[in-house]
Amino acid sequence: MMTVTRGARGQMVVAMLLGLAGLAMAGFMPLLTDASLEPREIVVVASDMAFYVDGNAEANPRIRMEAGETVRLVLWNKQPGVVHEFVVGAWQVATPRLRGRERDSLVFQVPEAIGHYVYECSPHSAMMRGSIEVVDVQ
Ligand SMILES: [Cu+2]
Repeated sequence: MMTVTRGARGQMVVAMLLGLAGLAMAGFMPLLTDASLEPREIVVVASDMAFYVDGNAEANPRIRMEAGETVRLVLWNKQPGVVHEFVVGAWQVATPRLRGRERDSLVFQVPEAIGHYVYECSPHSAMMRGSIEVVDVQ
């Protein structure tokens, strides 16, 4: 009898733990949803008259963005004395012009229209110019 009772209690404890786990997961779901709405940060360094993205060595690389995603673009000017900016004319997106060794950022939502868009630094568009590829998240 005692063994059976203990067994029943054990099952109740397991059921309670599963219930708590379920509540915990339900509680975490909004957190996960909020996290997915956090802007994705893209760090663009302006150096040696070119853009470098997220620490990669390729100059003026194609930058991939997802349609509708929110991006925080950080422009970091590592070329003091030369004015740089990051502009996507088609979207009317532009950082402030940075003169010194400084950085600034802007948050924007990528338009839904997939395709390729030019990014550039207006004063140096001959050398500082690349393409943003907007892809469908599906
Ligand atoms: Cu520039």
